[in-house]
Amino acid sequence: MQNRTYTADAEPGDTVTVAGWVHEIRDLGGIAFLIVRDTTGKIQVKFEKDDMDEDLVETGLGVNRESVVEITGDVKEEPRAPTDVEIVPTDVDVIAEAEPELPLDPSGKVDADLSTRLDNRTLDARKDDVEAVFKIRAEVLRAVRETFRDLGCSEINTPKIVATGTEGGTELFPITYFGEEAFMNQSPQLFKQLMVGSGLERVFEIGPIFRAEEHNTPRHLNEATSIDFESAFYDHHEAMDACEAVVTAAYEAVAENCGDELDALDIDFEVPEGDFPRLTYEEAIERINATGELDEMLVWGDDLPTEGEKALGEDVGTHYFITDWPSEIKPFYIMDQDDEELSTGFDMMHPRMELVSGGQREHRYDRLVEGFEQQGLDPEAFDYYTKMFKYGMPPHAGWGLGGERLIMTMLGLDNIREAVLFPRDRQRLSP
Ligand code: AMO
Repeated sequence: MQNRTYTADAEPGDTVTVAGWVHEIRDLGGIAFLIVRDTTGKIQVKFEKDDMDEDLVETGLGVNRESVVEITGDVKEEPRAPTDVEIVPTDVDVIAEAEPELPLDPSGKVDADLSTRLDNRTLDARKDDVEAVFKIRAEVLRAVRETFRDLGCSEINTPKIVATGTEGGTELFPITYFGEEAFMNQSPQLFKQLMVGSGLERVFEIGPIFRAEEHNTPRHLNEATSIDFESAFYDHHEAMDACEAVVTAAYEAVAENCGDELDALDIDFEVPEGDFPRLTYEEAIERINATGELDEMLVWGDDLPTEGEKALGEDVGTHYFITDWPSEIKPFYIMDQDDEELSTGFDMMHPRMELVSGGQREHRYDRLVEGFEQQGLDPEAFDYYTKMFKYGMPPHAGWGLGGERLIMTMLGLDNIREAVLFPRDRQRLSP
């Protein structure tokens, strides 16, 4: 739209045309205010009924809330107005009238349940706090891309329709691909590994992953955004350094560039400081056992249950890594240490939950094929992947970070669905 002025840019003395939604109409009798909202904020439009054209007043004050309007007028200083300025209109156009009954209240005065909100996300994301989450999400992705670029990575895009899964068979979504069985990809794992053996060497991808999680939980989605990193000639320690750099940069960018959004969310926001502690798996289970929070003591080889992660997170109190996991509970592509009981796999945790899994990868062909067999997978089905390990595959390491979990924990959201516009879960396939 030509000649449009954002509400935040309207200065006293200007004649402007603003465009946006009718946030509120306050009729005080002889005088009435219409509040127009756009992506930069809100502005008050003043109607002095006796001094103004009757049609103009009727159009301006007869419009339903949330209708789209275009208002032309003079901007005046007005200390009593919420933003210290107001528009005295000369022209009011109703561009798209909203129905009088709305499925939810975008002013936020009346609460709606999450399901109603998700069914009406357009209206929901007119609320300052909801809009703030998605502006912050966009800023996080921008900062993450920039940090990857500083680390010398190339951004890649890999297929989401695949012939085989990598992260456990029960979580696969099967589809039909021209009469053949195929799956929605659970992780770009194998593809990003294939690319560290190419001339690119260091890569990242931000894209969807699909997991047929059986249960609805506040921190699982059936379609999530994975932030994946992989580098040739890196070991797991270097991969952890890169992980820490990316997560810290995301927080720093939000602190620096999202002041208004953080105000709208009204949260305590702290950038994680210093190095993330690196605990071994053994230390982790000892510390969990020592909290006394679990009914049964954890023993070597157990995966960490959700309550265990929570108890440890409260104990540690910051982002941290868990390293030196037992080889037997890490996937086939993770390399063992010299002591083969121990893997190079690691997780990076927020006090509330796991954000990242990663590790150094097995790049030796024979060992890799053995790993498939041990995990009950048919190496033949993965021939497209394993055969590239016969033609010069460098040692390499990497990780995958859950994008929505990063936003959820960063902003203290109760439910992961708050961090994704149109979540996919057991009940939700549209919108
Ligand atoms: P993993 O399966 O641990 O590892 O996934 C990595 C991270 O992705 C996020 N995540 C999810 N977030 C929301 N809903 C889900 N259903 C979901 N599943 C996973 C989590 C998790 O920590 N290939 C390895 C990564 C690697 O080694 O590079 C992998 O996929 O935050």
